[in-house]
Amino acid sequence: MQHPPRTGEIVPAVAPTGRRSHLIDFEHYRELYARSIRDPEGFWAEQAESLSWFFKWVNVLDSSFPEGDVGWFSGGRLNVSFNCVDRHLATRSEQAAIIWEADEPGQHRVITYRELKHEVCRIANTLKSAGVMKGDRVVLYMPMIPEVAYTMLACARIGAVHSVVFAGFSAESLRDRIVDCGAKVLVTANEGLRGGRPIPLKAIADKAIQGLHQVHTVFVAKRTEADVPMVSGRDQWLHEAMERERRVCPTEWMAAEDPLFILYTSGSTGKPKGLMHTQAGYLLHASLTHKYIFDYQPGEIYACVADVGWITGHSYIVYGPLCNGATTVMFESTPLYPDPGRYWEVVERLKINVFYTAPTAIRAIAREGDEWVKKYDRSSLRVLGTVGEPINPESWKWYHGVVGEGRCPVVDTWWQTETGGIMISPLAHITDMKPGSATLPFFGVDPVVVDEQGVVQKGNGVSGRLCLRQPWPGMARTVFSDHRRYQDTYYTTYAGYYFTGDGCRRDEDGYYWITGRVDDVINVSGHRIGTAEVESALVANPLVAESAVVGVPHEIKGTGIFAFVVLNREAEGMRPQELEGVLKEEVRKDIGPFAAPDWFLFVEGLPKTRSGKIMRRILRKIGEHEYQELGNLTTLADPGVVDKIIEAHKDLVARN
Ligand code: 7RM
Repeated sequence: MQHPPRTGEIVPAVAPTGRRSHLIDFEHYRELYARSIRDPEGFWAEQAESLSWFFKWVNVLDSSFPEGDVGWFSGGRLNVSFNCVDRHLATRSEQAAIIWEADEPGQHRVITYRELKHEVCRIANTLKSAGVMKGDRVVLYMPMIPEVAYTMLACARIGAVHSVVFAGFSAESLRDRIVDCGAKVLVTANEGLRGGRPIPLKAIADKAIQGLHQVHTVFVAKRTEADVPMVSGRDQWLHEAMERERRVCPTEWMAAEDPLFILYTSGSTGKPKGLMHTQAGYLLHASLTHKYIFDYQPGEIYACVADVGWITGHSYIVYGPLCNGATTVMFESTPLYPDPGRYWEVVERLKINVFYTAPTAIRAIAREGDEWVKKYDRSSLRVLGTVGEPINPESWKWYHGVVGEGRCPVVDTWWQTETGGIMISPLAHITDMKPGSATLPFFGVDPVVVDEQGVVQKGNGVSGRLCLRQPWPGMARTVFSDHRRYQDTYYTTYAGYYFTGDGCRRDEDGYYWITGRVDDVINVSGHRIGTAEVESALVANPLVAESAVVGVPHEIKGTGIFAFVVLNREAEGMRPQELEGVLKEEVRKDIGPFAAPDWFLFVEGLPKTRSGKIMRRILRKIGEHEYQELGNLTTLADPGVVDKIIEAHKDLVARN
């Protein structure tokens, strides 16, 4: 069926030369969607037949959603590792499960489903031998090597709860997470390798757990030839420990609502929250979205080039694709190594059909010129995807036109660590697209737009804040060890709804345009950072009296970090450049290199309300050079500070 008439720029779901979806058409999507909202339990019960269960569920949904208490498929039992590995062996044991693309171009390794099963089982047994039991937390601080996927699936197999910490985090951040989740076992690697540069993961891990007796065992995967000090009685080479183990390991019969993993994510206040995802609902959401949104067809090569340390890697490198019996590519390198053609060289060599990346990567390579793309054969490509931040229409069109030669739909997928899987996105070859819009909600997703007071904005052609009205299977169930914080963060801002923290517009056609965070979270190159975390790292330095951090548009990163800093006496006589160096280093050490501010401005005071709240809105405008549009300044305790900051900012701009 034809789409109804639409406004704005539209790119048809099916290119003139292109194919249709082998799954459903748009009319069918509409029907299924309507059903999923009208009768969520009926809809999800049918979909849940796609998983392999030891026992079926008793209740599809137990929900007090407005209070933030939700359970799916209770009474049911299954194992995620069985679903992602064992059940495929009868039909695809010799098919590639993972293709590992190493940092050095031209070196990839194929791991079949049979091999995957053996490796997962040996690691599962290794963990058991180290005393890991069902419910225990295991922290993974690992580079993008197959062992990270094996270890995640090994944890799932024995009912342990993994918490993957992105390998770009500092020792302090790693330590905080290990302490918070109470892990006794850590899995790391001697070194990581990215863009030709080694990353000393074991050394960072050693620092993180120094004096922390709770960690009794550290397994070290061997990525490079580097020798690292091993603490006797605590540290073991992973490959040596695995050699002692069987390649068979029974799967634990997990309850649908048992925890599967904890993943830490930044919010607008306080320390990062350990969001907890559970078994069945998460797996169902990850696998169903992977199938429908990417129109994944058996036998295809699928590549999500995110890092496994973020939710995108969990859901769309490991769990979603493997649950669907797909061939999933694991990419260790960067889009610019050894040159800006790397992605397309890999696409040509591995004959990738579905390719999923982030807007920041697209912007970084687009500026290097089309030649880097055109050099390589991209005829295998069928679907392109993006995630992590809003994609500007120019980048969307470049991705669609140059990379995909206008043949491949671009699925702009909006979702969050909290949502577990994709929530708003076109379905490839089914939904007409608009460059820059995430388009329409996935099955079971019921978006509402509210104004600042929480009044629901009905109809189309409205904007405000994005909330969700109905529970969905992949949603995070709690914040580990702090359910109150989970409820307060997501369910109290707008009573009755889950609040996403994002602003959005629903256009005349009912299409969603996500405009970015409306809270104090910033999205730097798709990495989610709380302004409060950066501020607390800065004030930890004795040179700093006070600081306020805001996000400001950045050409490549999407959003860059702008730090306004009030200095202490100790800083007198130091040059700004020197100060910047010291403070950047402080943030690198406290959080990780990716959180280092892009710009600093040293000021005498910050704009505050009479009750002492920093008015970040004003600082954001100044950072964007919008000195005339500062809005209402009448609540400022001292209006004079704003002029001084503007002067200092003009000075800074003039100097650069
Ligand atoms: C998957 C992921 C979540 C935040 C979210 C948004 C932003 C993600 C898009 C997007 C516009 C998109 N999880 N975001 N995808 N904004 N369009 N397609 O990124 O927890 O790390 O970040 O990312 O602000 O709230 S996350």
